[in-house]
Amino acid sequence: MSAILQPSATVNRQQFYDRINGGNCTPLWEVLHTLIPKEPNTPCKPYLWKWTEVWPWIQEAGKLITAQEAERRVLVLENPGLRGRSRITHSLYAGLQLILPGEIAPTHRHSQSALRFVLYGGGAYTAVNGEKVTMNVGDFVITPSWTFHDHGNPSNEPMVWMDGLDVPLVEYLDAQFLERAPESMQRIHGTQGENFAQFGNTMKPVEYQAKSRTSPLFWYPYERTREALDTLLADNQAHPCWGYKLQYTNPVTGGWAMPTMGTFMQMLPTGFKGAEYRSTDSTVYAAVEGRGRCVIRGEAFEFGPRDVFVCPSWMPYRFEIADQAVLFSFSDRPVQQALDLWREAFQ
Ligand code: 1HN
Repeated sequence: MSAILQPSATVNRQQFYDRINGGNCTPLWEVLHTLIPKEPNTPCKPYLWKWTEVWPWIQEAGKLITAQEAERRVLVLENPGLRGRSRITHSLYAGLQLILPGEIAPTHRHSQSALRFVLYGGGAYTAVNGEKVTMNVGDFVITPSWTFHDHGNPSNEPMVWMDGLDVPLVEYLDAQFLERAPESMQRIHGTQGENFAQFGNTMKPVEYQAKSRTSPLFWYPYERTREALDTLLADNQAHPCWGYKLQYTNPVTGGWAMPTMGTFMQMLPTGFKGAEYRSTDSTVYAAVEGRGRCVIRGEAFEFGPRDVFVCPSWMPYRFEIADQAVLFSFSDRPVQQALDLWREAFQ
């Protein structure tokens, strides 16, 4: 028997495909290699959003719609490889939210987990489960899945934060729920700072029993994070790839702050020339301080304060730092690790 197919075989195959197509069947062998590539083949592209470009658009949005009318006045950061799909990476959503002095954003809750990372302004609050948290630049705040939350800005300046949500992940799993509260502002109970007093000091109330994987602490002030990084910088050797890097934790379990999104803060000293790094978790970075460039698969992205950029899954990237930089970042690493999928590589 000859192993070489007759030309008629291609025609026969196509006719076969057409026939089974009518019954919603299709041959695996035509798609196998795109379905299971040798390495990640993400549609996510490296990209950087410059604050100086987006800030005028954010201000313009402030004149076009109120936070109340919009429910959330946000410019979605859409990855150029994923336009029209409201996502910054394949699995994660990010946007820049503006809240003007005197405005409120009404109460709702959803099954998606959210993070806020403050980029501009100070004194606005988010209320989570009836407790107000006042936010300032560099603060990291979480809104756990299915907790009521509303925002307000009693300060006299505009405030902008980056929202990070697991929207695409939850959509993929068809597990979305949303509920709007009857009252636009939550009734506030307890004293301000109660949550931080309970969980923000490496202690917890004796009667506390964890009800979910998400951190019971929802405010991680920049002041503390910055102080920790400063101390590390003074006494320790920088890692060749990531300098000095800490991850935010659930203080009670030691695990991630949220089950679906890993969050980090790192400091990179002036003159730092990092080694190449890659990992399977596409990562969103937001610069807090400093200046430098991130070279992603050979392409340089210059960043300064409040710029946001994306390093896609498995693309090698490295840092070159001109002025001591502090970078916040988040990714789906907890999900990948829980499923034994996460990989990283560096020399
Ligand atoms: C949301 O609830 C907020 O609460 C921000 O501030 C952005 C994007 C998609 C879905 C829900 C917020 C959001 C969001």
